[in-house]
Amino acid sequence: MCKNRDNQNQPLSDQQLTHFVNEGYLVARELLDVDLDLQPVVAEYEAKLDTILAAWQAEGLIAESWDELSFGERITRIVSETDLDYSQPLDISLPLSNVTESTPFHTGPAIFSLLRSPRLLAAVEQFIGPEIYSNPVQHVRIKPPESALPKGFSNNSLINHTPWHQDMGVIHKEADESNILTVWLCITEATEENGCMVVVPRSHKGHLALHCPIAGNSVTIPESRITGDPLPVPMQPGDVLFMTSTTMHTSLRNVSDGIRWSFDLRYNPIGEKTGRPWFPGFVAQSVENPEAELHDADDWGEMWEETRRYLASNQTPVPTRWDANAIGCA
Ligand SMILES: O=C(O)CCC(=O)C(=O)O
Ligand SMILES: [Fe+2]
Repeated sequence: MCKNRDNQNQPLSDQQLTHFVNEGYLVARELLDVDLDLQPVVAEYEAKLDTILAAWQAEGLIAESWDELSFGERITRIVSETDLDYSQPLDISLPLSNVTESTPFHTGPAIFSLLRSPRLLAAVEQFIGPEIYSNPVQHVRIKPPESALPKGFSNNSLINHTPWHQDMGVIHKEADESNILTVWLCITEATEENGCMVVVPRSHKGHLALHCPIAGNSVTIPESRITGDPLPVPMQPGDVLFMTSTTMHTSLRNVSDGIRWSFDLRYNPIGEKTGRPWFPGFVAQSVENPEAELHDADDWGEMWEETRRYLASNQTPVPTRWDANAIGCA
């Protein structure tokens, strides 16, 4: 499956790798170090939310900034008491359309360190080899309880549940031959109650399924084309879910009273197409050419800023892969 160098640092067993090949997914328990990999990200996001709420308050958009509440409670207040969008300012990517010079996003040192976590990259290497590119198709999803969302809240999978899809179906065709590995990890525990992931084991072996456009600039695989038995994947902070780009997956609804907070990241071998050519990825690890690695979070942030400047004055090439009128789409 991958070009293994003589590397002693291989956190995943052969049995786990075989499971991934056969089933299309793998949950690696306790792969990350909660204190080293996740806690700094939590602190960074708490500080970022402070800044966002203080700015909204200063602009008169909110009367109070709920300083005494926890991160999750503040997120929940935002959706239940305002129509302000917290998801884009906290996301680690730009949106697919309507980018302006002031579209907010987040690129801090803690999340950059997580993208380059040696614990994570050691495992990623076992799937795709030692030449590792951080694919820019990446998101944070901080999902409040659905009961707090306004009625008729449009589908936005950064905020509410994610419809059935294969990741290959939501990126540009140019990357169909790329070996893109999806890496999903949670900051809060992910349970069946708060909206954990659901995968269809062995669904990766078929072709790319039909996806149909739905409200909110989104697409979904029609229920009738889900080939297999869906399996919920509850996870704890530190666990990592790996998926292929053709593994069918969705997320459950958050019917708990707390937030469900996750990151989904992707990696591919250096040189392969990413599926969003207008977004900036970077070399996370290269054994052949270590000087190519990016080590500075500021450089990473500047790459996204440059992309934003470009997209603000050039039309975003939104992929039009799926047709609502296709046979099989209602
Ligand atoms: O976290 C979610 O709800 C969806 C994540 C996802 O689709 C992915 O990781 O590819
Ligand atoms: Fe996905």
